[in-house]
Amino acid sequence: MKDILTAPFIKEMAETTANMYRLGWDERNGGNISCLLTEEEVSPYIDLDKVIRVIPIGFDGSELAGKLFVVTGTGKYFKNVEKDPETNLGIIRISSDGNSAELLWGYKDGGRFTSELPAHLMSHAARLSLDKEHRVVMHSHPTNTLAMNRVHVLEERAFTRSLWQTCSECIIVFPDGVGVLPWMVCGTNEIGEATAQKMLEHRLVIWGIHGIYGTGNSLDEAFGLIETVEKAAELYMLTAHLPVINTISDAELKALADTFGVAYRKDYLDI
Ligand code: 2HA
Ligand code: ZN
Repeated sequence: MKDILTAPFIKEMAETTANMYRLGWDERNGGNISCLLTEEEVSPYIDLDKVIRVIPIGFDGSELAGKLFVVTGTGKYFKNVEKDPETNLGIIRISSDGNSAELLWGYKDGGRFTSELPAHLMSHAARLSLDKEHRVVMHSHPTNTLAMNRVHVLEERAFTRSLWQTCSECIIVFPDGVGVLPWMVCGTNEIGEATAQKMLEHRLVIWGIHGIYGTGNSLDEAFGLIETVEKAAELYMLTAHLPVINTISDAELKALADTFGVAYRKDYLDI
């Protein structure tokens, strides 16, 4: 077996969590990431027949039975993943009945997967139903996005428009807009179901006054989506108290989307 600490998927999880920590998005144990892995990717590093522990997941995950994920641990700090991946991450396989997670590697101190596993797994199922290449669900608490949650109406069309208007990149990067959930209790199956419902229309979902979820075919893609929203939210917050003299009009947003050939939410523009 090869040393799993040299596996590209572990190294990339460590790099990504370190980046997110240093950006100030993931204080203490804030944030969590799950990434779908293939047997071909994982089998050079671990014995897929050796289950360390079986951990109930508390909801029906049968849509994802047999699938492998690397998932950040509950209570663990993004700050610490790089120096000790085996304690802060785990590789799990959803059991054939969909009721539990088989731990194949990690959570070395007896830990378990993030408390937000319902939102992660339900979101994976939703995105996979639309895109076979989907792999990543990423949750974070980016500062400016959360600041904007305090002063902007929590409604997805209005919120998306405010982001799109801050800079040209936005409608090109997230033409599907951001879904927005009201404040809800986190860590529950209910917020997981509500998130997955939004994921059928958006790759980004804001949890009101809590944080954001981004998804994608790679860690880079999910990270890049959140990073672009956070940049736009920073621009919004830098100018929210000032008279706004210039904006990108709806006709200009349409011209951008048409030029770059992105399928944007037409109902989010007044055209
Ligand atoms: O894991 O971010 O939403 C800590 C959180 C919970
Ligand atoms: Zn959170």
